[in-house]
Amino acid sequence: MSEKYLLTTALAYTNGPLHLGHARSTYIPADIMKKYLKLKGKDVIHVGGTDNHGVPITLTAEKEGVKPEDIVNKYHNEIKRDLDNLNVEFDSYGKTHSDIHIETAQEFYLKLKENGYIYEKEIEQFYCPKCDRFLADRYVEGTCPFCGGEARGDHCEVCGRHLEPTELINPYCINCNTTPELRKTTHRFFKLSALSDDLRKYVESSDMPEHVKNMAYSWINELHDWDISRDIKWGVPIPDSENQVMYVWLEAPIGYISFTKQLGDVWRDYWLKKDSNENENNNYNTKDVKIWHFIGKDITVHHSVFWPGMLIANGEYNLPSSVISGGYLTLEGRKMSTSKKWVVWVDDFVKYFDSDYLRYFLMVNAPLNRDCDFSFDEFQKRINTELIAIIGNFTHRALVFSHRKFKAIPVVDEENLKDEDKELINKCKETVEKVDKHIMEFNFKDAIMDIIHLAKEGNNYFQKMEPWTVEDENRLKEILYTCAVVVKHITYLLYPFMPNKTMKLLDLMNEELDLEIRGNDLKKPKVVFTKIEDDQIKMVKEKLLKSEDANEKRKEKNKIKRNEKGDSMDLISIDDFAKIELRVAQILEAEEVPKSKKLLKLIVDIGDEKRQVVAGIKGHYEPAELVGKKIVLLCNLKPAKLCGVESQGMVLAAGDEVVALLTPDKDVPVGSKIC
Ligand code: B3M
Ligand code: ZN
Repeated sequence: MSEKYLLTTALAYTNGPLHLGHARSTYIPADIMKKYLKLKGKDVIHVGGTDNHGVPITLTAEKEGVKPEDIVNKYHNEIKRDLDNLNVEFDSYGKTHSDIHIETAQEFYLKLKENGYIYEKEIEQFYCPKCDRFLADRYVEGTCPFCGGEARGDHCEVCGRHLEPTELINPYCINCNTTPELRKTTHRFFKLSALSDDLRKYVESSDMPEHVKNMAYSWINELHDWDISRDIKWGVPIPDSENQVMYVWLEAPIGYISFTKQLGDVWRDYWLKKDSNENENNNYNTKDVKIWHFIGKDITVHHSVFWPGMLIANGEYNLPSSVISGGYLTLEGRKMSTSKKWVVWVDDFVKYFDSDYLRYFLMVNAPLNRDCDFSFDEFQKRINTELIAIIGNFTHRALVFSHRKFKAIPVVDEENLKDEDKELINKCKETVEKVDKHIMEFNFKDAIMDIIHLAKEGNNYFQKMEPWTVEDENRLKEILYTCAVVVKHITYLLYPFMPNKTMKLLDLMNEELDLEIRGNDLKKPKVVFTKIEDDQIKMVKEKLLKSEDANEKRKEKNKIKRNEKGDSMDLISIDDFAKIELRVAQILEAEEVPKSKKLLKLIVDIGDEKRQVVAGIKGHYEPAELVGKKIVLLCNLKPAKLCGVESQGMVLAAGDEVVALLTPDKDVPVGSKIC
């Protein structure tokens, strides 16, 4: 049976359109692979769609006063429009908010249950008595226990730490400001921790790149069971529970299966295990179907560990052969941020440039698994000096010359060619092999560089042969035939990267997408690869990068104004500072707060009394090494409970990945005031 390939791309959340980062990490690489495999005559399909559940979508809907369905439909269409504009083709494209998906996900869940991988446990969750509902993480906000900043239930934007909603100080419901209460609820858990050994064997036998395997192993060493219930309405209902839906990460990847089902019965050939004993034999790597998940690197664990874990537990399906994770894209050297509007949307970009230029640049600028920067100047430079000056120049010259002399591509007998012609034709063949190897290893950058190199050889040959001086018609035909062979190879190999431009070239040549030369009449050559002018780049930069600049400028202006008026929001007066009581304290006892990943309970001496405080430094300090240490304590902070433990003050610490306690740098008495 011939090899089959199923390529999938991460299902984009329907809470915004696509930006260049999505295009680079996931969709363009998958489409290049799809087009290339198809060119080679392989059985390949590309399946994708959108991820319609999850809290960000309900939050957006509530903010805009519309139904979640409206948000989902709006962005589903916009995302598909962006993918079409990037020339990313799908064989099946679906939505997770669809009957076929909901049914597939529910069947999948019931099979997990039947196989003994689901159990129930009572837990406590925040509940808003006024809104009369349980609050998902993102529906609770409060003060970060680590830095004192405003934090969301799952994450503090100020210090960047991950949080559990119950760790927040003074939590409140974002809908009505009410303080939520803890209520008991029964959740379903997926026994992920029972799968460590199987997962290790699976990862080892997979074709995942080494760095992905290593990441997967480190996660497998720390697997916890997964709480897969959510007490909300928007999502895939859990079939054996009344009011709960599945955690979005449980059902979303099942979309890869549901959307393949949209193709009809053939879905079975890709997904269903031929031999149901495969797992028992530890043979996770099916040889005749390659399932490749293309994703952004931030969701590698979901695809290399959680999802395969679900598939192993379910037992019916083939497992992914590999996970191809694309690095992040920065914009003009800075992290992209949709909230700060430091982002270029695909829809804006394609108004100014052919999407082929984007596909080319994003693949040639850095290896796929590394981070990559998009800068408009660099974009212009690489397009003009590489693509236009080398590939564009050679293909154009060759076609113009052949058209002028013969109105067609001359066909000659290759046997009679001169050595130098044959040598170049051989280089074409070698390039096909090299490019094949690179593409099959997802090494798109080197594949493009080899095509450029071939075009350079073509240019050198053209220069050396000086066809404009050749009077012998037969020799001229040989030279132009040799050039045409190179042009066809370039066109063929470049097609997966630049489908628009290469199809235009083929149209001018009246040729097909293959490596043959038919000698057809040429159309009047036109410039296919057009240069990007300085004015154009300047104009586009002003249009597409202006929001951030304008924002920054406005902020700067406001700051100056506020300072002038003396009522700056950023500055505090000395009287304000005097309200803060900071003291040198000494740690007397330290222990872990049970069930908390980050908190330690400390008993500290502040000179005239002892205090109990809770600090988010677990993992950064061993409790034993803290005893006796002098630290800085904010003493007049309102007491608050963290994970059920009262904290009477806040320990000052700095840093994020490395966390350091602030300590006096000389020995001063305990209780000394800091001013
Ligand atoms: N929607 C997250 C993301 O778009 C998520 C992917 C789901 S893939 C099954 O990055
Ligand atoms: Zn509320």
